[in-house]
Amino acid sequence: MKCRAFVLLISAAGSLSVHASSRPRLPSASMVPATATRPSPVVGRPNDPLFGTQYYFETMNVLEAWRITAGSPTCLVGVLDTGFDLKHPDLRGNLLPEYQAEGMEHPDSWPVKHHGTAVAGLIAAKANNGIGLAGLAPECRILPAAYGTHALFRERTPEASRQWNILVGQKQAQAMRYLVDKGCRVINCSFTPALSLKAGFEYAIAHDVVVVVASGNVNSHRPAWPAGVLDVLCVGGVDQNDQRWVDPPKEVEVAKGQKKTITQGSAYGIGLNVVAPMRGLAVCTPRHFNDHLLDDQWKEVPLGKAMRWYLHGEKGGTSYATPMATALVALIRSLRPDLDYRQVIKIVEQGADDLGEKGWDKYTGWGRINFAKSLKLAQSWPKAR
Ligand SMILES: [Ca+2]
Ligand SMILES: [Ca+2]
Repeated sequence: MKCRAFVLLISAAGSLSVHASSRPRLPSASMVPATATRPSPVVGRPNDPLFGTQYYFETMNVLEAWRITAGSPTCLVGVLDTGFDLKHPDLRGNLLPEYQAEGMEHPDSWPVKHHGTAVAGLIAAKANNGIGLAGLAPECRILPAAYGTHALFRERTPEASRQWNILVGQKQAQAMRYLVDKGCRVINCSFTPALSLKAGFEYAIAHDVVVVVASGNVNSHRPAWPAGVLDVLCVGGVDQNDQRWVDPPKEVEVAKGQKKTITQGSAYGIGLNVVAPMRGLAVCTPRHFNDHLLDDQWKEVPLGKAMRWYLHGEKGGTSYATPMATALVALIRSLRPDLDYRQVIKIVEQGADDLGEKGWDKYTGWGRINFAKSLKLAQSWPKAR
């Protein structure tokens, strides 16, 4: 079950052969020059050509929030994902060198490089630079950690899936320790975690890091572990109208030669903290993979060749709701580095716009996140003792 959820969230890896490179040397967080929190680089509407598709800026009141802060380069955001395109033009300057998990495959292929690039772009694509998208925390920096893929993932037998789950969780835990040790203040996990990642989560939380996890795409009445078990920020997905995302049932291949009718939707229930938009998004993508993607789910952005670094699709998932909350956490931590992780999570929850039944409810948690409301709360929040 866990495995199937994971497959759905990150999609299937292609044919892979390249092995992990050694870890690059990175500047430590203490080497990043300390600067004051930066207000928005934008006066009025950002000039990024895809900004017109970014409806969620208005939904979540982001431009108003940016009058307070658009983030700080000293607030490092860890993104733990399959892989990243480090050359993406809209991430240039905001994406630090990549950590690659040893013993895993890091091929230059889709979807391994797509998923992390899309997530990173939603958080910190450069704003008002005249290209592509505006990220939600554009003055923050991302430290990307790629866990890659492995032959076990492609085998798709029950035993291989079991082994893959253990392996990838261990690799993710190592990567998470790396992100924590480098000074990340928030870590984005847009995947369904394996139990073997437990040590990584505990390490991050013990070091006062806000860990943001996806509720999962399996429409179940229980969000993905460790929501409700460990002290993480669990994020579900809503559509453009603030309705919980749920698709009509469809038949999919869940294992080699094995099909099943499933319903995809934002997982809900005890442990769900908040929700964020995840439908109808334009996202950053590795340019040279676009040719393989032009199907019924993803369309090339109709803005000419210069826009081939982006895709726009109705389909999304809680993978894309999660980085929205991560970006909000990054802004709060940029503004108030003195607050601890529990206070930051509380500010995200209390600033959310309540949806559905009054107060916390199982489908939308404390509601859909609201950047301006949370940042205003953060401005006056009492200091941590
Ligand atoms: Ca941009
Ligand atoms: Ca509610």
